[in-house]
Amino acid sequence: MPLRNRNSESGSAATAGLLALLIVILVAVTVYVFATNLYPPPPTITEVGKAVDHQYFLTLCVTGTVFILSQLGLAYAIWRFRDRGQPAHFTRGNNTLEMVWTTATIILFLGLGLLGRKAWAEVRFTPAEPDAVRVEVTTNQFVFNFRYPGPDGKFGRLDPKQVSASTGNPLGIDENDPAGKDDIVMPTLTVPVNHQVELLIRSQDVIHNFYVRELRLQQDSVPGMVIPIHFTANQTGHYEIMCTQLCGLGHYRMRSFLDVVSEADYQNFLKQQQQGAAQ
Ligand SMILES: [Cu+2]
Repeated sequence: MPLRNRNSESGSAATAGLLALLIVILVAVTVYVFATNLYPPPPTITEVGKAVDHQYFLTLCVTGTVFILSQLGLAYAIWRFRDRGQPAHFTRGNNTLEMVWTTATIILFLGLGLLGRKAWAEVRFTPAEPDAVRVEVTTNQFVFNFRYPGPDGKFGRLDPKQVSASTGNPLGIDENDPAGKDDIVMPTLTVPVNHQVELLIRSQDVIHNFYVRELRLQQDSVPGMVIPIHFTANQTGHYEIMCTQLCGLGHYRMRSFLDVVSEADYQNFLKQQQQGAAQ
């Protein structure tokens, strides 16, 4: 096989230059999208939401800086070390550099985690206020059901054998438990504004998720567990609830709505539902 003349097919700056330029353009477009806030999230309606947004911003600053520096470094290396017909150079790497960027990554990740811990813990690890509105959220393929305890303030016992969506008992409320007689089950969630709400999240089949963007709240529902979270919405409105776990073929249509209403409207809603149940 004849030896090729390396110099005749190397040394083209065009390929390396084009690739480096593409990377620089990619970085510029990405920075533009984030810096101009091209796709802003809907404004939050909770105090905790502000802490979550602040945490997102911090994370974006840190990961954005790393992204910009590493991509520009890559573009530089592609250009600087392009093929000029020189012999390949073997390197075993640089232990000091490896140590530095591994340690820096650990510190950044742990630091961001520790900073975000407060907002996370406030929603999940502190008990709800005693006068919080309690609503049980049950997920199944592919619907949400919301249960209110009714005037007695007690949820009726659940009996899996009595689960029967077609006869109007999707949750399997035990017929023999008097506490369950006044329970209200709704396909959407209605809560009062400026009043703490505690959700007790459960699942009947697979792992689903309860997510409302405006609450900045996202929680998996896990079969066999009741997961409590709480929030206080400070603005009335109609918001979308969605399942963010890929839970099956109908996942794309698994959604519901959250209505945040005034305290008076909330009492009216409860009264109407109770009358409906009594009829
Ligand atoms: Cu789901």
